[in-house]
Amino acid sequence: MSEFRFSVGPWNVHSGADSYGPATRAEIDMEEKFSRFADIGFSAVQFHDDDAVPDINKYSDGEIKRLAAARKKQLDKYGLAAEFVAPRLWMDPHCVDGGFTSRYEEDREYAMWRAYRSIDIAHELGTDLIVLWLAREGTLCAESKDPVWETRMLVEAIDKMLDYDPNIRVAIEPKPNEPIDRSICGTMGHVMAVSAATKDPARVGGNLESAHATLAGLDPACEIGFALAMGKLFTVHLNDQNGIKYDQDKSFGVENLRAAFNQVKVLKEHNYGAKGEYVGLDVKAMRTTRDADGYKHLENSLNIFKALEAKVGRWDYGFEKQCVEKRDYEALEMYVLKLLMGIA
Ligand code: XLS
Ligand code: MG
Repeated sequence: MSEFRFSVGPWNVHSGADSYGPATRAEIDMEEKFSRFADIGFSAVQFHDDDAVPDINKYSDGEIKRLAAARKKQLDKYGLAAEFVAPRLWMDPHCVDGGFTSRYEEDREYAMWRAYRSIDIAHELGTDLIVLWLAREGTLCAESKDPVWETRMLVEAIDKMLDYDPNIRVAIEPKPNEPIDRSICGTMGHVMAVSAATKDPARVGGNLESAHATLAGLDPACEIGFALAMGKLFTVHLNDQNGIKYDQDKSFGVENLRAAFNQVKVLKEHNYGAKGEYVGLDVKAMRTTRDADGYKHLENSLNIFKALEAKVGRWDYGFEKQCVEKRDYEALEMYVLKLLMGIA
């Protein structure tokens, strides 16, 4: 039995289409996903604003609230909570050159409209958490935006969100690249600095995604620890990544088992979840996966997490202390590997 509660987003169950080929699986209805998420053992669902209210541009602010309230009723049927709402600022034509940091004022205003609607939707879904994955906040052409100006525009946008609602919290999800070439907020360090620059730093924290840390050449457990040390790890997106290339959103632990172990260890040792935080997944099935197996990557990720949680529970702190006193890290490392190989 896990000490943690888990969340997942509907985009984690997808048709398999990628930039190089069409769908390989049928689309699945949102309510069917909710039903399967509950069956698998998730407690909450993550949303983009237009997951909760599809075709969001078509509606007035009042209609958006009513449609979000209907989505909440759907969640309630399956005993699921909403973890967060994230404005999807990377698909609409207004966001072609970024949202908060677009050089065009009407695009920045559109991005703020989506951010405010995400807050309205969060209210209706019963969550106070907004996630900002800053997909296109950066440059494709380095000289197209001044990095000082961009960074200040990001802080200004978050301040406007904090003013719009005195109760919401904002979790920035850092990523160093893709789809953008030069991101303005690529690591948890950047997130903490942006948080400190806002008008209410206690309400601005981070969402650490394992694969994004790897893409930045950093260790996910260290990025998690950095945010925990600041008291600002509002959520996580656990998954895995095979080296520095395109974002793979692989099942948790399947590529880097020891790195996954250390993510679970730092979360467990620092009572992550005690303030209601969820362990969020952000994983995608392989394009080769058949329809019948379309949820296996979620089940695998949860099972790997729980197996590693049990290994953390067996950690021999006395042996660790001995190794540290003797500075025998070779012995400590061998112990870790034996534990993970099941021969300790
Ligand atoms: C993409 C991001 C995305 C966010 C949610 O790389 O991880 O999935 O987490 O918008
Ligand atoms: Mg993510």
